[in-house]
Amino acid sequence: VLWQPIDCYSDILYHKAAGIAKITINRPHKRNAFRPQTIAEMSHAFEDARNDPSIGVVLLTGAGPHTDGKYAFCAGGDQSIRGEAGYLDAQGVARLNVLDLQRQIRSLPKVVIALVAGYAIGGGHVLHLVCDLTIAAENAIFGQTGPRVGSFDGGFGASYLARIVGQKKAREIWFLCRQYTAAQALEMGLVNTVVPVAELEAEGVRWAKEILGHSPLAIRCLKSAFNADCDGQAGLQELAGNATLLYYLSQESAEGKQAFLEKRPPNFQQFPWRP
Ligand code: 2NE
Repeated sequence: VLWQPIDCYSDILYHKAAGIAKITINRPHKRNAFRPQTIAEMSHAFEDARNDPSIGVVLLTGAGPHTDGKYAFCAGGDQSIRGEAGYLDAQGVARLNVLDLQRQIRSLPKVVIALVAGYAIGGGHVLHLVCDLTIAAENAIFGQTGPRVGSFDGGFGASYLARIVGQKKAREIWFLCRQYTAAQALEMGLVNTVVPVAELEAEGVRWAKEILGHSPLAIRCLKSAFNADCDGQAGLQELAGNATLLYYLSQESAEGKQAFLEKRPPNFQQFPWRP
């Protein structure tokens, strides 16, 4: 695909091509660890992808390899700017805005695919976790470090991880802070497939194109249905929001609005009470 660069960011790259948006975390000297600015830029790009009706799939990846030859998807929060109450932005305000980004990715009504080469560690691991699908390169390495570096993610990072790999494995991942290979990640259902690193983006584009050939509304409703199972009232709100969207698209719903605007009683008798 021929990627078109979109906007000018400092910490990320943002491209679009043929129904696909690509967000690349671009701090390879830090193994793509994020600071509040990185998250704000990612959030901005995701919002753009959401609002662009030509986009159906977003690829999330990390720039690399770095000059030392190593790859990273994301190594989590940038520990060098960690303050007392979170990660410090340019104004010195401590933030954990990655948590907002996690929810944004989950509730994005489009498919988000993580393309992981090298390290997906700590908060970076949780980022791939909340994506709908993960394609890993053979050199991908997964793990949580929180209890070793004085942090933890007890939200999606714990409970959603346990939904994916099971309670025992999730507790092992967090309590022992080990690193896992792409093959091990595939074995535990943490990723969808593993490909050679040179094939990673092309495979992501192949998966995206396959998805783009399918019904946008069906995919949208399925994503919110999968979320509803885990996300409580917020998940139900998403699913129900899609029901409202579909209802608005019906003649039956339009009749209610039209009757109000024409100051007449609505004629709902023309519509069946379906079995
Ligand atoms: C990722 C890993 C295992 C890579 O190891 P290696 O040996 O390949 O690279 P190295 O030398 O450690 O890192 C290369 C450069 O990147 C920086 C390093 O400091 C180093 O910089 P220089 O010495 O060359 O100047 N770097 C890497 N990760 C960084 C980070 N997260 N923050 C700042 N600088 C980083 C290895 O680097 C590693 O273990 N990194 C730390 C992973 C980690 O603990 N992340 C934070 C978890 S907590 C979190 O993300 C979080 C949360 O738990 C809850 C809410 C929000 C965030």
